[in-house]
Amino acid sequence: MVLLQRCVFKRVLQQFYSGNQRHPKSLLSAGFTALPAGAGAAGRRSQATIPDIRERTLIAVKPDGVQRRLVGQIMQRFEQRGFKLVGLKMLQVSDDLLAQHYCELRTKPFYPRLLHYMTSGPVVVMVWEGHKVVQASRTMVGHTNPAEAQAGTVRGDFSFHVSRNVVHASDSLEGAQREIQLWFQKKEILSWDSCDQTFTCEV
Ligand code: DAT
Ligand code: MG
Repeated sequence: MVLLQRCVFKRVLQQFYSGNQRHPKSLLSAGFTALPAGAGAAGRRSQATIPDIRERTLIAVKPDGVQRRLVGQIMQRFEQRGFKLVGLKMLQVSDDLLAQHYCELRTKPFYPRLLHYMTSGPVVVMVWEGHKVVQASRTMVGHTNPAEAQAGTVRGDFSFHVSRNVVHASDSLEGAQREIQLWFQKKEILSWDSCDQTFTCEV
């Protein structure tokens, strides 16, 4: 009987720490969890002291960025920073998806042109994971209007007009959660342990 209980407990733990699709929804949603990547770490530190390394954000290279062959350079910046890629795909966006994505802007005068531009060609959309990745990504991407974006940011380095600003980045934790669920199915996001984790943050 004790052996059976142990087996059941072990199975529950395995499911808890394995693939995304097996996680309870609360542990999945946009990854706002403080879980360590490996089960072993759980015994070493209390959850309260573990940094929030599983925060996630949505980054998209817009049609102008894809057309101008900037995908690789943009991805490199996030890899170089130490963030972890957990979702990636290229797609021709539908009007319906874009309308949901930009629902807060639908009353803006530039909205029809924004939809036309965003559906003019493929986009590459990604989910990046890491400590404070939402805030850090916004800084890396730069001001919405490239004319005001700092050099060194993606928009500051690769664009000059607000109507063609190359890249999208979620602007808040709630926004990231909403956008990730909008653009990706759960099975398209992979939780994986990066071998350099102990060198990029203390867990
Ligand atoms: P961000 O993309 O920095 O989050 P946002 O959410 O305010 O900025 O706007 C979404 C996109 O809409 C933005 O990346 C480019 C476009 N946009 C914003 N303001 C615009 C304007 N005044 N004219 C044309 N396009 C604009
Ligand atoms: Mg925005």
